[in-house]
Amino acid sequence: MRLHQASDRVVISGLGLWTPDHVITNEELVVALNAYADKFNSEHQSEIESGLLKPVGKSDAEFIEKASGIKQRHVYVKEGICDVNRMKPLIPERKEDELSHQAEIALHAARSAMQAANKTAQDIDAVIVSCAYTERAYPAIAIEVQDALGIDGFGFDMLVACSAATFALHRAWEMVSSGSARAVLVINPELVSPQINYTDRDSHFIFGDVATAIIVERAETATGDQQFEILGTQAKTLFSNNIRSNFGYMSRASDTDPFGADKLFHQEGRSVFKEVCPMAAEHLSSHLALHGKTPQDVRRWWLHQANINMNHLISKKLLGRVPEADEAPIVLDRYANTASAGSIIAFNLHHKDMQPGDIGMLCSFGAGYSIGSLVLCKL
Ligand code: CO8
Repeated sequence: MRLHQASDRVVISGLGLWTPDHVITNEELVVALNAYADKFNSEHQSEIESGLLKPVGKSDAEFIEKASGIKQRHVYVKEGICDVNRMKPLIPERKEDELSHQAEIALHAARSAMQAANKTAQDIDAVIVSCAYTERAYPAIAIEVQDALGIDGFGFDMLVACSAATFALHRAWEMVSSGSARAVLVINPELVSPQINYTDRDSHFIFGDVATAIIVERAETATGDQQFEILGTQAKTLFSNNIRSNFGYMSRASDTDPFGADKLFHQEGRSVFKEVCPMAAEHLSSHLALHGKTPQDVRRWWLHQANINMNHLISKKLLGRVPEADEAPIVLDRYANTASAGSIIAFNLHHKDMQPGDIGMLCSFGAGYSIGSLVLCKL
């Protein structure tokens, strides 16, 4: 147990990214879903004709790219996803004394963030694993990661769907500011492919797997090559059923299928689009105003990566124009929506050219609804 110094200046001093080796293109997903639809619809022809069952709708690669901007996604395990007799990844269960899948991908990202920030386990007091799903309730994935890295301190898991990363950075900033930790390791191991309904054309293309990590510490101790001061963070939530996953332990007591369609990710995508875009634009401009800044003062927008048309609409509301690729980099063409990690991937891949004094805005929005943002200044 230690007493740490409170700090007025808190920085992001290292970023880590782990990208799975396996890629699935839109075309591959569409071929699989359409073959599944033919099979299902012919096997259930009479139930479909009598109205007892709905036919499985077919997908279209052109629609996917135009509606979302997504061209492909990386996945932790590809086997099984495009198998018409399975339509979900095949990931063997690990024994209790083995490293869990999610801790493994978290560690890849964590180690690269620690290296970028020049930090060892001895420099870090807290680990936050924050993402859309954790693979078990307890012990926390964060404590497993903490143990694997040899960090003497504390760890906990947080779930805030797409805003998990920005909300965790908010917590890390508070912890370092108050002196309850010298440095915090925030990790977003987004292992979402097991929760995707690959038989549903509305959502089968949306997500990919990835892991990101960030070191947050006092400016006085930071030695990383690339440092960004956190000028402020803001969070907002507003209840909505439009993005939902009912997966959870209550299925056992309600005698419902724990893996039924409503237990997987599902959404009213059009409503989300219409409701979240104005909220996000308003949130971002209000946050900047708190720091005496306008959208024109922002050198780079690391926006949430759910849909390219959403990002264009939000940017147009803020800037009055579609931003240059360099101003608001897009990574979802390659990664798809990676839940909370999307804006962190954009940050990771597009920050080294920024000049001292440049302002960057990191932002997420999604299920909850939830919106999180950080105003950052390159040191
Ligand atoms: N192929 C062909 N046609 C299709 C397909 C497809 N794959 N999908 C839908 N269609 C059809 C629809 O059925 C519809 O047909 P009809 O008019 O006959 O009903 C037509 O195309 C138009 O459909 P939409 O109106 O739904 O199309 P949109 O232009 O709205 O595009 C999108 C759909 C891409 C989903 C879009 O609405 C969108 O991106 N919205 C924003 C959603 C969003 O950002 N959600 C955030 C979710 S992420 C989050 O919060 C984190 C959750 C945790 C993550 C964990 C994951 C496992």
